Amino acid sequence: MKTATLKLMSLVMAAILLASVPAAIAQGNGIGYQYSSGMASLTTEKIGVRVSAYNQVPHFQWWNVTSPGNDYHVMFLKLFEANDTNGDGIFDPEVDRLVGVPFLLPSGNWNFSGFQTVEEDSVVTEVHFNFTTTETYTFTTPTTPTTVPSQTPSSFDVTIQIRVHINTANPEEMKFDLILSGWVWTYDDSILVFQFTITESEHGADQGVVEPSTFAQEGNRFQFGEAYMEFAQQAEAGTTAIPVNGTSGEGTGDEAGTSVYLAFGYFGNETLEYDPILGISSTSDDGTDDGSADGSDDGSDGSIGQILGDNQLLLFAGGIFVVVLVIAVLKVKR
Ligand SMILES: [Ca+2]
Repeated sequence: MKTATLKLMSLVMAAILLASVPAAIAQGNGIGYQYSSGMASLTTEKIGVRVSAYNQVPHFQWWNVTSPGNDYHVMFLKLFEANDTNGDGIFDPEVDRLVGVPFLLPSGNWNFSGFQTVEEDSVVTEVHFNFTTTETYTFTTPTTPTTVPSQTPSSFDVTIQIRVHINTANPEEMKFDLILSGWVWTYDDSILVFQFTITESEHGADQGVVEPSTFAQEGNRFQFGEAYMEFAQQAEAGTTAIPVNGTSGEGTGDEAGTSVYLAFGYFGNETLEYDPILGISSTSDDGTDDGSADGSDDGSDGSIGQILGDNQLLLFAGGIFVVVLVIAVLKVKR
């Protein structure tokens, strides 16, 4: 082979290597996000999420970005103490009894704060923010028990913070931490129950209106349509791990949708920290676990726009340009 040809080939190889570097560093697309008062929307390459507390209780709405079907809605409505009458650590709406009226989560007074993003190579890879409220819970007993221990205060302030996290490392899901402080227990053998509702709507509707078309609990995961809500089986309260049990059923009131109940064991006057996950299930047909249909493990569907993302496509085009330039220069020299 002529020296000029070898030189040309090595230069071309170097240019190709150079061009492929950016694609290897930046994996997948970043997070798109928008924030206005009381509402944030976030999009990864797999999930779209809208988080709001404007004129409604904490409300998470999410959908499959790659092929939007229905939207799924989780609302955090109430929390209440209950006598675990059958002692299984689970809230059974038909057997266990509420202690006092439920604490209704406020529809106003949520304060959004701490909006943070993490970037890698100009791509947003993480978004975090909080919303917080403090409300006074007034203890009333329309239901059993009719006698309440005398040391139970008639009212107390409850603070709830919800910390939202979305990360391109897990583009199919959104994590949120629930931080609760100020709860005053009536009995130390009760459970504290968080009630959520799960509904479905057409894509883009503001509210979920109907029960999910399918609903099943598998271990610590509620699966509905192509979405899921996963709950950890432990929460933190100070240095103690508290058992968490989930179940689902009818609402305690006339709430729409399917109710999910997460029951926490007694944690005294500690601050409770808990982190459920909402997500879109992989609908992979090719045996890989990335949810893509092309058999590769890059999470893409095999089209060049999906593999590279917009920024990387530009860089890749730049790489091709370099190669063409090198060939042109060598041709002139010969
Ligand atoms: Ca029970």
